[in-house]
Amino acid sequence: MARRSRKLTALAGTVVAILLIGAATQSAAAERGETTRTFKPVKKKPRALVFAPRTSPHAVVRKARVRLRNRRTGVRRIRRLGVRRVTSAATSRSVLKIRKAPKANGRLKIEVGVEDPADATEPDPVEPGSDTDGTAGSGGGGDGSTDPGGDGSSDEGGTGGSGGDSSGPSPSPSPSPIPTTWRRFASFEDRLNSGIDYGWRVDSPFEVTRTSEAGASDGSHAVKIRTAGGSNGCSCPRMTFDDGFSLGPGSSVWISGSWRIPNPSRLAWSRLMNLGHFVQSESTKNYYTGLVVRSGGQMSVSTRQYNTDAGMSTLMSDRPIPVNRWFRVDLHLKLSPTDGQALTEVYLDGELIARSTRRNMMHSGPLHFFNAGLPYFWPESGDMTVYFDAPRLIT
Ligand SMILES: [Ca+2]
Repeated sequence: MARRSRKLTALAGTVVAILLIGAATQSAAAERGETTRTFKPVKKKPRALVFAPRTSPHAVVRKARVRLRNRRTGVRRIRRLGVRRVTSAATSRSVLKIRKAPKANGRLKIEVGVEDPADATEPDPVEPGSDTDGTAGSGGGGDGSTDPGGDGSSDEGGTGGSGGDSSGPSPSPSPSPIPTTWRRFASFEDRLNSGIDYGWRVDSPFEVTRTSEAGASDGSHAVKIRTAGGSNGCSCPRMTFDDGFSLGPGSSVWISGSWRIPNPSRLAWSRLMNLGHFVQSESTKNYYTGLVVRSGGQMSVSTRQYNTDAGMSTLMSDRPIPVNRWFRVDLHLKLSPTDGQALTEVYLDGELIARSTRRNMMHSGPLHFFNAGLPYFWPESGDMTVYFDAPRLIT
């Protein structure tokens, strides 16, 4: 029912994202409720069309069909596809091959719904001071930091003799150079959404605007994220890079972002940027790796399931978030779910501040999207302004 009006709603959406692969169109409304997304073939063969359906991390495929039209005869035909097959292609970032008559062209249409993203994807906030779950797999005692010295000036020592730390062999002694070119980049100089996928996710009561009032990390404009408290929906004012990349064990990736946080001591139990693996709602396989805030005013880097600390791997322990000035964090990951075989390097304003060989994947399931801004904001943090600029990624 209301299929037509759903389509119209999708068309009326204010933001249309063009995915690099699949050339999908999607309205901002796709983040909520159901909508239909249309994909052009990424490859046309005489007797087949190849599609690369991509869905946002929270989307669930409800229905899928290919509309074929024979150019010679004008005959139109609709072919239904199995939901499972399309879901599998979308989540594993693989392609769908659809057989057809030699002269036929076609479009793939999928109806997607959202499985309560707020509940499904965000961590249960943990009361400050409590140690949660008790099943955390990171090193003995404390928070399993790679930075036993506490002030984190360098984590070289973290792989040597920090008792109980099973980080494995020492990583290469010289830091990896920070990339000078990036595959994805946004700077918000002329528009809020240019250069990013899906636009910004902004649930009430968040406000996301473009401003020059606080300067910028790159150029003159940045994003201003304002909240008068958390959201009842998705507490997640964030942008996304999600153009079909899929990063499994052995992959190397850099992610980067810049923030200016006037009052970081009031920001806790939130995330600043992360790569994510999200296969389905409520799945214990969903996890992220990224820059997070746990204790008020402190930032750390970890790999963690969305909903629990169980099995969490801490890659950089708490260190103070710079107060009311622009700072940039570059995160370099050579991915592995095995301690000793991974490499994580954290740079603050171009300087290496932490390094770890602990596992930076929860399992071998790939990381396939990037969120930044405030991918999760703990509602109890209350009134908050965070400025954000220059998300970057290279794989
Ligand atoms: Ca900028």
